[in-house]
Amino acid sequence: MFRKILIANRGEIALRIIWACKELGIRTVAVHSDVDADSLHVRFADENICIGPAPSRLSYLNITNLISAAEISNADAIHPGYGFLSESPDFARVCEACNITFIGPSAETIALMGNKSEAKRTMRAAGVPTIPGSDGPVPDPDEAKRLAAEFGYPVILKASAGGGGKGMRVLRSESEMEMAFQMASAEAASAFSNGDLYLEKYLESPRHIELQVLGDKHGNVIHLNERECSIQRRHQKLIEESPSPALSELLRKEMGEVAVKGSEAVKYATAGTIEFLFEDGRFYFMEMNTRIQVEHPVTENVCNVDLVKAQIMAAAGEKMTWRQKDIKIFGHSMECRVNAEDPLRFTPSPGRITTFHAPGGPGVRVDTAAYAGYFVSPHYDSLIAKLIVRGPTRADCIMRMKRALESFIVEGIKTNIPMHLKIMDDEDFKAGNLSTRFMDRYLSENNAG
Ligand code: MV4
Repeated sequence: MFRKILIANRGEIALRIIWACKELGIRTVAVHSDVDADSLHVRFADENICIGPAPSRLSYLNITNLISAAEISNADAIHPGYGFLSESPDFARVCEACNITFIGPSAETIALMGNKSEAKRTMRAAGVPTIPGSDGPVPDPDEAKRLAAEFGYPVILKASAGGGGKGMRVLRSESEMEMAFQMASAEAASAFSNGDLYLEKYLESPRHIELQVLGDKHGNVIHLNERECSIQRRHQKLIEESPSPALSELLRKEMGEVAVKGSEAVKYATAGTIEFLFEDGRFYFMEMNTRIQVEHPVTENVCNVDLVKAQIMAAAGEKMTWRQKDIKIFGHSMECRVNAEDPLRFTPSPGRITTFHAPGGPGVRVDTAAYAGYFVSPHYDSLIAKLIVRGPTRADCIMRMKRALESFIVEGIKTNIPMHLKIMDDEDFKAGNLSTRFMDRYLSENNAG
């Protein structure tokens, strides 16, 4: 097992990793930017090192400074958390070269899954269902037109190097192709230095359902069931839950088996997530995320597994003690992301938190690095807390989430707590009628003008 882990992150996930390390008896090194000197991850880690000024690219994204900090503190491993360098093949490669264990997959696996069209090809070859479309990148608009005619409109063009919705174009007729292809390719080239596009049949109103997987370095891979993450806005998830209200036991088993098959095909040996689009009772591979995710706690709740500890143990080469048959679902769990933002306009609301009271009581977990007096910096993302509840049923979770949101007091900045409260009362939400279009409808009805 590792003696000391450097945490290349900040905020609630840095704290979450510190809690896991403490329970495993591993020393921790926090890194921080100038403006994060008073942060809780700095206070609770055994050691701390300043790695640069506030802008991320000069601190939390600065590979040279992070590696220097790991060398100076003599850390055996680096946990990247989510965001920042968590899916950077370069960072994983430099860690490997410096004999520091990167807690995640190899640089090659990160790069393979980071190329969305190559990832899709790999998964399809492994027998994972994929959306009908091009086999790899499409060379030009003429070939795209030929393929679109074959699969039928609407189709979607996606950036091979993209993900998270950047460089996507939906096309409803051939007349749009020439322009859409040029624009999407130029957008991808400037954002990712790679203009490659691939094409798929467009699904109008799918659900986003993702499978948690966990592998070790001894060839074992299991899945920990699904999370439904259909409540999103501009590709930012807002509410996640497990299990999904859409899946039968049979579909759940099928998706789990497929996720394991896909992970085994790339010799996956850490925590990861396989994202699917789900429509009309069928599911299709979309992307694989090679990091621990923001929404991992809902899986921890229903599967009774500490995913961060498991991820660290797997990186240290330990054999997984669970087998698939040990993984069951205990009740239901739901997470609301509490963001420092205007609840109507979704614009960031940085500033000093003057009052902070987090809810508690039965079945409530709050993952946060905020406190009264904490300054929410405009330099980083706006997530200030994750409110996670559990209960016997989905209805219990909704009831519990409402009472927890009602007793969550954050003053000094604006938050989206009022939005979450309204969603908990939404008829479609309560009925489990979800899709990636949910927020479009919700906002058109609740946010007119
Ligand atoms: C799609 C799709 C419909 N059909 N692909 C959005 C993010 C990127 N990872 C892929 N995305 C989508 N791909 C096909 N063939 C709809 C989306 C999509 C979406 C997916 C998941 C969650 C929210 C979404 C919101 C809009 C569009």
